[in-house]
Amino acid sequence: MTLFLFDLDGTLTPPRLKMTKEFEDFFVSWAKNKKSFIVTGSDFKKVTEQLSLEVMNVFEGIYCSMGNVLWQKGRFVYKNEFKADEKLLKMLENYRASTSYPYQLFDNYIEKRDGMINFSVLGRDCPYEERIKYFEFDKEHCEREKIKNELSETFKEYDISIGGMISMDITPKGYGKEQVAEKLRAKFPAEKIIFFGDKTFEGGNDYTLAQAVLKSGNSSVVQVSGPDVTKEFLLTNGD
Ligand code: M1P
Repeated sequence: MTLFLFDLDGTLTPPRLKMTKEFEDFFVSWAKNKKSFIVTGSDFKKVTEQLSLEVMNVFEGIYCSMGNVLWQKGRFVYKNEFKADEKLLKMLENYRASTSYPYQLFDNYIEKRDGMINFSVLGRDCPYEERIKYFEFDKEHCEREKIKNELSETFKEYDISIGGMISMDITPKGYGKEQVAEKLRAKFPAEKIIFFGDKTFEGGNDYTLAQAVLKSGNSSVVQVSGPDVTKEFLLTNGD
C-alpha cells in the first residue's frame, strides 16, 4: 500500500487558513482505505484551527513542529525537546529591531515550539491582511532569504528553512521534517511513498523531507502550488 505524506499550509489548505469545505469533502472520501500522514512546520494547535476532527482522523499520523511532535487519532505520541542558544535568540531580536519593513510589527515574533523555533520579523499575532502585506514586501526585498543565509552561516548546528508566508523554521540539524522519512521507512520498509509539498525546492521547508523521501527509494515527490493542484494530482494519479 502507498503511503501519502502531505505538507499542510499551501498543500492541503491555503497558508494558515481552514481547509475549504469543497476540499474537505473530496479529501475525506479520497482518503478512505489509504495511509496518509501530515508533516507540517506548524504546531498541533494550528492544525486543529485549520482541520476538522473528521479530516484529522483520516490521517494515520500528524507530525507537527517539523516532525518534532507526533499525534495519532487525537492521541499525543511523542515530542522532542529543544532549548535555543542565547546567541541565536539575541540575533533574532536584532533582526526584529533593525528590519527595514516600514509598517506595523506585531507580537509573538519568536515562537518557541516543541523541538524548534519559528521566527517572524513581522510577528505571528498579526491580522491576515498584514501577513499578505509582509509577504509582498518579502517577495520584493527577500528579507527572509537574507536572514536565513546569514543565520545558516553563523549557526552551522541549526537548519533554517522558509515555509509559509511570514516566517522561518529553525531546528537543530537533523531535526527538521526529514526525520519523518527515516521513521516511516523503519516502519514501512517496502511501501511506496509519495510526498506532496509546496516548498520542496532548496531552502524551502519541505526540501529536506523531499530529499530524504527520494533517498529512501520507491518514492516520489510532488511539488504543488496549492490545494487545487494537490487535488488534481490525487484525482488523476492518487491510486
Ligand atoms: O507549514 C508552513 C508554515 O506555516 C506557517 O508559516 P507562516 O506563518 O510563515 O505562513 C508556520 O506555522 C510555519 O512554521 C510553517 O512551517
